[in-house]
Amino acid sequence: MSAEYQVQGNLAVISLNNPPVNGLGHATRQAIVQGISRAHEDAAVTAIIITGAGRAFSGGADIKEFNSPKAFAEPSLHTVISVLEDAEKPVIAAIHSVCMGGGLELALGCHYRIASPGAQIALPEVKLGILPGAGGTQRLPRAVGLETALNMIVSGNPVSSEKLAQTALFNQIAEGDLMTAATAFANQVAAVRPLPKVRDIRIDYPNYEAFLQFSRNTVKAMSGPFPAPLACVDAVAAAVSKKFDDGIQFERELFLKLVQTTESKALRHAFFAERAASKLPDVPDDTPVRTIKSVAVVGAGTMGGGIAMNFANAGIPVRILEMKQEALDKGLATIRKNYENTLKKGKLTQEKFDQRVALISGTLDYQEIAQADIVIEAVFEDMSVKQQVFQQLDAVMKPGAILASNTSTLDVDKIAAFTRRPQDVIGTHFFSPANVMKLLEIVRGKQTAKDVLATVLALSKKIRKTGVVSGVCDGFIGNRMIEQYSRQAGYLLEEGCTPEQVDKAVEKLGFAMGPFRMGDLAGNDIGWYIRKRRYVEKPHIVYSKTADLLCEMGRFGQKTGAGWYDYKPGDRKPYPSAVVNEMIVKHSADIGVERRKISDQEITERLIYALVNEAAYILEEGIANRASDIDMVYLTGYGFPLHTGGPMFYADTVGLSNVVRAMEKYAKGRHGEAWKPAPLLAKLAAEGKTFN
Ligand code: 3H9
Repeated sequence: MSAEYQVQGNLAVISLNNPPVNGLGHATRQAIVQGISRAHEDAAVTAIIITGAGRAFSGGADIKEFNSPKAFAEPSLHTVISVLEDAEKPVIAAIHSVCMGGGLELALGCHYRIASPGAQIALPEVKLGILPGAGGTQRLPRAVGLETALNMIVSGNPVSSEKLAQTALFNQIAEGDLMTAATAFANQVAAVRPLPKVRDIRIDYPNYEAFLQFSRNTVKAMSGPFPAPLACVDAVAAAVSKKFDDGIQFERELFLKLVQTTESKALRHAFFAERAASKLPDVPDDTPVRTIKSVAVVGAGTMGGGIAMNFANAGIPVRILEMKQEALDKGLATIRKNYENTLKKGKLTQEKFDQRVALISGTLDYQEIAQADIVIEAVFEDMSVKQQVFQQLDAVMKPGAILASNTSTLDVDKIAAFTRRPQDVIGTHFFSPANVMKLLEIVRGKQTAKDVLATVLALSKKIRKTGVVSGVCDGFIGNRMIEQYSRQAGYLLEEGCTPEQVDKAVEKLGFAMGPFRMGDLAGNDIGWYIRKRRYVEKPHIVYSKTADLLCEMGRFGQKTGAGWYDYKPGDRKPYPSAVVNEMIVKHSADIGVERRKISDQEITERLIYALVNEAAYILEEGIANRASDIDMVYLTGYGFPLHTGGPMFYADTVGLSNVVRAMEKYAKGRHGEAWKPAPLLAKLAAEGKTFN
């Protein structure tokens, strides 16, 4: 059932019922139109109320339909809204909660609107790379005024109903039971004619052109590669400068263009990818979760401190365990300083500051963390250190506590085997800075219990992370892929590039940071440490020696004031380094490689396709559950440009056969063995299919 029709006394009630959020899919649109017809045919009905069943009035057009003909099949949302607006009996929207996108456009087509306080009102289409395409850009400015509407449409952010109480959007904010208020209101207006229409409201904004030009300039500067925000301004401008019907036509043209853009497809992909990531095929949604009321973190270093802050921010008390008082004091002081900086910037109130700081405490005694519901180990990345910690945790932690490791590469099954409760062990790989980065890679060991997984997935939402589940392998999803990317970056230096050229090439594509700037930020010594392990464990893997030579020079990155780039004290800006560039050129000569000019296209293809090929293995091996999970890892943890939708979506957009063709070309060059297409990639390319 997509909408229910009921007659209550002299009122018809159409209740949208298309879970989870009453998306306005084709069947729902049909049911609304049918409901309006029935109400008109029934002489006893004097007014019609439209409301939403469940958790939303409506979350808008059904985004899942966007790639199908159903999206525009009649009755289209436009038609539905016209039917409502032209109805001969008054139509009242009763809005109890989420009213977004097409849902708000539908409400704007009604003659009257009543909302509960706290209902979330938004036109969030811009976040999907489109604009409100069913009259929202023309009616909202008429209902709430030009400035408020423009802000809402360009930002896409929700505004609570009571903040809009004084505008023509709402006829009433109902404090008590919404349907009781809507019924009373409907009876009151049943005989009022003519019926008011938002389209008839005049927008009164003297000198609107200057305001819109200012808005255009500001929005242009902020919207990067996305065309939608500027199109939103243009559409809103049409609400003031054109007749209503012309404005609607203009909005429609812009909408149809935007919906076809790669940027919008990428944003829609990311929307569903984020939600899909929290679902595991064999862990049903109703899997019971363990209660998490307290957290312990082992290690007060940069990662441990950042991890602890996430829980304090979510109101959960955290105790940090350290071995030495000095290290503990230093860690706690750093956390305090981080919060103080946020307070100074005005991004945190004094009250929240006090609350958060009070939620974090320290200890040197394992017994004092024994009652925590989950403990997250964030100690040095070395198996023997992990062994000591997990044996201790196994000895002291209460039964049922979740034992998590923040390892970024090590074998979680081995770590689990140090305990007598491998079912309670899981990997929770946070990304640095742990209190900022959205990604949480959740590493599922062979024996990790389903309720442990469900609990950690739910916890990741609570601390506002995007949780993505990975199986156990060296580096999990993210770092296993980045290794291939880094190797290509190293080879590019040997063959003719400078760090700056490589970084600039990918940054031009929209990457937050190129590989060398990223290395300098994260610390080049980390990769050095891992490579030294690999030289012993996996001697067949060939790395460029440039990164080792850099570390031998003591250039670990920003923390040592020098890395691939030079840095000035107190300044994070990278300056190309003559010493490093000399070292690179000399190294090429030492290994007998003749340096050549390398194009930006070659740089970006080699870096991205190296990621994609490794990802195809990861997918095939079942380390990742779906291609879109890999995209989420890269979008939220590695600064991959959002407008491309992530590496897998990007490869799909380029065309997998084109990706394979480029790989075949690079296979003829140095280290050609790295370019053997993964069987899954080769198969999909041959069949003309995509990852997603
Ligand atoms: C539009 O309206 C275009 C028109 O202007 C013009 C047309 C011509 N469609 O986020 P949650 C699903 S464009 C289909 O976890 P929450 C979502 O996938 C639309 N499905 O819940 C998930 O499914 P699952 C403009 C949708 O409570 C489930 O609902 N509207 C839609 O944290 C729960 O989602 C938007 O952009 C949809 N429109 O937040 C609103 N919305 O359980 C986008 C949600 O299978 N949606 N789903 O994974 C949101 O912002 C949030 O989902 C919302 C609920 C605030 C509604």
